[in-house]
Amino acid sequence: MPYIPERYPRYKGYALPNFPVLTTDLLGHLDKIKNFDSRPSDIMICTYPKSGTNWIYEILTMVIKGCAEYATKNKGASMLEAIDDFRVLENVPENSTRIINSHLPLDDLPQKHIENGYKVVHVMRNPKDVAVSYYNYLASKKDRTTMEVALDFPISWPMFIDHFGRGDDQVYGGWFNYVKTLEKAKETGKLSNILTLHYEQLKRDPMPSLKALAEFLGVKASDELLEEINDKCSFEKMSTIGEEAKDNTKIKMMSITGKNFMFRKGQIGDWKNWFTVAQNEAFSQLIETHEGLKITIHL
Ligand code: PPS
Repeated sequence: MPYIPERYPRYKGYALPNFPVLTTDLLGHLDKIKNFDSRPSDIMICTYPKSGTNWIYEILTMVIKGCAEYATKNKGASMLEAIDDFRVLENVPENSTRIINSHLPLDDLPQKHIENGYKVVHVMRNPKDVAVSYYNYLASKKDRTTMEVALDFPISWPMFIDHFGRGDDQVYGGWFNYVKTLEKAKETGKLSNILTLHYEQLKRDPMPSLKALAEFLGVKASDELLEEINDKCSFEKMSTIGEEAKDNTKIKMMSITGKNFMFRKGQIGDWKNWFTVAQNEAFSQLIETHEGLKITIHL
């Protein structure tokens, strides 16, 4: 049985969500992304899916604005592979910071941004929790109300985790490959202006990560402001912000339970409720085989 249904576009061995712009003009759109006219002030969030993108997007927006107010748009509005018309980004005045984001692998991201050393913020999360989050996202359609989703298909957990570990035929490609490529690009200097934050550190002890972020962005932010941002971006508050943010896309993502379906549990270690002993052993071994590449995984 094929793992990912045929309706999902495929590119260089990996699958992609069926965003309309990708199903109608896959190669054209990917080409536009690679040749995107980045600006020195652009900040690009690069994450493997389910690593905390929505969270860091909200935090980053607040740090840049210098106030703890929710973004008026969902991160999807500046997600390169999802937006059909780049004029929404091109029309942003030159003196405003654009926060763009993508789950695409490094080679398929805007090359000008990378080559010119513009800022990149990467969030990394324990791949076991990423896998659980990803699986639940794919399987959670029943809980959704108004929004048509670009990624959902039935799959069993054993089948999902087997493919996730091997990294073959994945939506956006495999986790190990994604992270290894970024790490290597950091080592070789190809990615010269990147801050890697860890989901687990941000959750357990947020202030050092928030301070590092403000410093990386070159923004003066008081401890008081960062504490306020941290509070506004807590999982509990962010999962119910649709109304407060007055953003249609955020409201549309509210599920029948009244929570935004992008926000499930927001915990460290939920993998323990999903992995069998054998699955955990096999996955831990996989992580060890990649140790040489200095991937820091916070368990
Ligand atoms: S996506 O669709 O790939 O962009 O998803 P992404 O935002 O990267 O990751 C979704 C997971 O991040 C959790 N999340 C948070 N955790 C802690 N605090 C905050 N504020 C927060 N916001 C989102 C979200 O719940 C998903 O993880 P799981 O484990 O499924 O709950």
